Amino acid sequence: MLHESVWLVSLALMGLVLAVFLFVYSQSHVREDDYTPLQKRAYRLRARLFWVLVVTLGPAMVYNLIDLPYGAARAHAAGTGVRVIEAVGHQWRWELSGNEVTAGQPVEFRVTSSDVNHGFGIYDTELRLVAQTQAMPGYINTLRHTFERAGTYRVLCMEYCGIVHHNMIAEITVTEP
Ligand SMILES: [Cu+2]
Repeated sequence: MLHESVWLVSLALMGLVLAVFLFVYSQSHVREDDYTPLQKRAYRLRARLFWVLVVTLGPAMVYNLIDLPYGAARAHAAGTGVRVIEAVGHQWRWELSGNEVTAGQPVEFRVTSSDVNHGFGIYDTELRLVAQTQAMPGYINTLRHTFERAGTYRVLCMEYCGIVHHNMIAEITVTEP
């Protein structure tokens, strides 16, 4: 019974589509109208729209890209006074080659792991994430960050790595310059 009604509905819809096709076909015939003025108007409109997009989206794109960290990272790599800190994740602790930095000084963390994958996440004094990367065995991930404000930051593991995962907390003290 259900099959039959589905079949009938399908048939009706197919008929409708066919009717639309036939209607369009019956209405279509070669017309000799001159579309040049219409085409010109459409092209003018299109050109204007193009410039509207350039003027609005161009600055929007620049505004959006300005905070991308790549340029900063390049300047960072070229610059001097970069503090390098080696960070190794272990089950279940962080090993940092240093944990005191100065505010405003660029820091480069070289992050790896001695066992399994960990997540190296740096949190500020209000526990907001400020920078993060993966800590992976066999790889060194470079994480560049400049601490803007003094305070005690915390490194927490961001990837569940076993039973004492929650205990992977290290502190970084950022002092006034
Ligand atoms: Cu972990």
